[in-house]
Amino acid sequence: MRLLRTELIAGRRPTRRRAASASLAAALGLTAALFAAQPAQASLDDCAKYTGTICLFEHSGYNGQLWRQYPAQVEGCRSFVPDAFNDEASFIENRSGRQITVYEHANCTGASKTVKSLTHLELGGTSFNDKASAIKIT
Ligand SMILES: [Ca+2]
Repeated sequence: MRLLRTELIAGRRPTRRRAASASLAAALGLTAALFAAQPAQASLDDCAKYTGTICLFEHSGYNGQLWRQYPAQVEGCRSFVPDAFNDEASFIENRSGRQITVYEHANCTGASKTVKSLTHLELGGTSFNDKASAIKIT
């Protein structure tokens, strides 16, 4: 199994804040976040083509930027801050064989939402929309 680099597939409207965060993270060697030269809309296919991944989408229903990793790449409490994906997730697609939990705070504390293996969770319109700051295999 080829491990994925930390990868963000750019959505329609990358923000200046996000681009700056990505540049800083890249400069520090913390992440390999990718931004397409011409931002494309992520879709379910961008998640499904890598079997067994965990996918978080910026917008409801498989839209916007995509954060995607294999469960083996999520060691302990994995913060979204270095990946420029803090407080962004609105939809979670868990195609892995592991249960995951996302947390309100970067150190895996605060409010949380659990997503069982092979299920998805819509966060848009809920109190947890744009709140996830970290993820852990649970
Ligand atoms: Ca969002």
